[in-house]
Amino acid sequence: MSEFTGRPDPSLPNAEGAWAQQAEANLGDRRLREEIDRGLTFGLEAAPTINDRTISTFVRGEKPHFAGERGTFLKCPFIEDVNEVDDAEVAIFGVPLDAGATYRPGTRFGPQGIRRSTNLFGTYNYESGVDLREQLNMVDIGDVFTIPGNLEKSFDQISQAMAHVAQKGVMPIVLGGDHSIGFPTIRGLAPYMDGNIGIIHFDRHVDTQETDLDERMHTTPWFHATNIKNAPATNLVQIGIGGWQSPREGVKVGRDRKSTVITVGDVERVGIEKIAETALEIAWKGAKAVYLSFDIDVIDAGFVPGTGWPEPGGLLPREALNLVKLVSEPGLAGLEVVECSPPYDWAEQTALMSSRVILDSLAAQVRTGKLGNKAAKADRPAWGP
Ligand SMILES: [Mn+2]
Repeated sequence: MSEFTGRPDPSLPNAEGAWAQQAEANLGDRRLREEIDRGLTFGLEAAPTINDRTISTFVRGEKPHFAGERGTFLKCPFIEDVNEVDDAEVAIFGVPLDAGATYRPGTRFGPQGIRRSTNLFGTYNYESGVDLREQLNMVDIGDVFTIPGNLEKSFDQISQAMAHVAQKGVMPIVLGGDHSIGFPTIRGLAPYMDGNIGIIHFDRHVDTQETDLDERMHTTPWFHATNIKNAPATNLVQIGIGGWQSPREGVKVGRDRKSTVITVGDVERVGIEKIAETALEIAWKGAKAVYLSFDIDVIDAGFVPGTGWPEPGGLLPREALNLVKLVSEPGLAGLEVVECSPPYDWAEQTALMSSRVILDSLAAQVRTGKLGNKAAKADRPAWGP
């Protein structure tokens, strides 16, 4: 083997291969180490179960490749140092994860698909008379560093991220991700609630069984979330349930734990106002806060093709958005939109609908004065009062 000269040695049959093998050693890694240091400072150290301590809780560098795109939700300001998130009133973050999907994958691209779809929207909404740029101190703090192929480690990262935002008194808005994240988001949030937390859950599926395919999957979040002491199943309201994909073991759990199931037929028969009123009554009963978990597949599959378990016969977009508005009006502790799978999407329909759920919920809360009350103090690009 010849010495490394900076030039391929033509006497070797693998001249280029041999040269490149040596050349890599001369490249150095100063900028990578800086990037990792910055990631650990601005994105927090990872959950204790993560062995590789160069990994952060929030993505701040190159990896993982499916996460961390810097285009923000609605082009709102980005906060690089998540330690400074307490300067905001609302923090958006992505949870790129599809390891919990039991059929179609692709929700690891959900956060970037949803963010990109918001390029279509302005910050002003006509019917609600709200301009988020002027009225809401909202920031995007990037994506959680999930671990592909390991749900439990990903759950630990998600709970840690959620807890970080919640403990700063900031309202989290989560861009999923498959629905398995409903458990770790509640697990991160619940300890910071001053009492019980109710859950309003939009979905075609109950998602209440203990395991699926031997693991906690996207069919199981509410079994585990309602095991958390201050997130009782009696405060869980599930709207839009029905069809051919609600496993019987999950139905049994809901019956035993006395959660409330409302079908699409119920919505049609009773009307949106009465259903929203009922849902709020149950979710808020003896609770200090309510969390909204919105599975985009609750909307008829014809409008949202890009999702993990499409189920025909769901809510119409108009019904769903009106319900979201009504249940958001009294204020939310947080909101997640899950199961948007851009690889299965067509013309960004599903991503656009996912964005609308978030935007309409925020507008409703600004309009009722539940949001829009906290001005930025730090010297940074900011929205809001
Ligand atoms: Mn679902």
